[in-house]
Amino acid sequence: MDFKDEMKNRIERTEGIITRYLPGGEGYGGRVIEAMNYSFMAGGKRIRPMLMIETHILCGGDGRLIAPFMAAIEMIHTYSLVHDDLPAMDGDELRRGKPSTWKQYDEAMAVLAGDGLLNLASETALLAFDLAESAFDTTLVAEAMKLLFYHSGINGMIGGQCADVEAEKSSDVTMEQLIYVYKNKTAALLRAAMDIGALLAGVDDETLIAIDRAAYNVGLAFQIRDDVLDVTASEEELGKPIGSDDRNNKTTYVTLEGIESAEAEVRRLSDEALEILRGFTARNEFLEGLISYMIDRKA
Ligand code: GRG
Repeated sequence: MDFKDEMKNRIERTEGIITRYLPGGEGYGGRVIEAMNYSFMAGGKRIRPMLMIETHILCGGDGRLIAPFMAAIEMIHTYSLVHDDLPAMDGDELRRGKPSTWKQYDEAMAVLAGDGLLNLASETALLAFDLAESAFDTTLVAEAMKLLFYHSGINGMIGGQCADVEAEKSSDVTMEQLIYVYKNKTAALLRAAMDIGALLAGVDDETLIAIDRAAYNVGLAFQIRDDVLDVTASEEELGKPIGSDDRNNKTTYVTLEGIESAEAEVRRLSDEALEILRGFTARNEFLEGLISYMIDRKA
């Protein structure tokens, strides 16, 4: 089976796990539940839950605690996109080739759907405590909760988004500022995904540090690749308008260093990440393929 078919299978399998945690419900609060489901089911690549489970497998985990965290991280990722598309942020009308949540519903409902997904992420991750079979398991779940909410909060994704919004007002963004944005806005959640996968497998500190280093590189490379795609991809491929960085006068790795240098940095970071992962006694070829796909992706 080639990688594309394998990826399709894995996405289906991942969706089978994470959609179990989606909310149902009608009545006066039903519309926000509909908007949450709409955004969650709009066709994402499910990269974060897949990175989590595949890292877990690489580290010898048996999967007993991981399902709620796979769903929770995708909920956090989805809420960040719903809010990022709002007129108060990027004002994007398309996401994954479909109307973004605020276009499909309205702004108030998109704010609430994002809030609802973030809240549901914590409720869902907490369900992992019910799966714990020992005091050790309970500690692992508590540590995984810390990682998830640290990396998605003010010292991670939200902090990075804040720096990004501030940087948009400035015409002299430095490379240091830009790396801060990428490290937090994008890489932090990918680090949470891979670190939680490793942690729940019960790895030692040294292994966790190695996984985190690889995840950081993957995160940075993924974002720089996103900058390149904004210039080189077509709207059809990307499922959203291209050239938005240029239109918004946004400083990106490409505007600071040029396309060739951006592509070389993507390659350097991803090679280093793959080298770390290949240094493990076990191998997970699908994880390596997934990382290469993320870095070489056309959308
Ligand atoms: C609103 C708190 C808050 C944060 C927003 C994630 C984010 C921060 C903004 C989204 C814009 C953006 C370009 C982020 C960089 C990371 C990235 C390329 C996200 C898209 O992730 P994919 O490709 O998305 O995994 P799919 O659609 O496959 O789920």
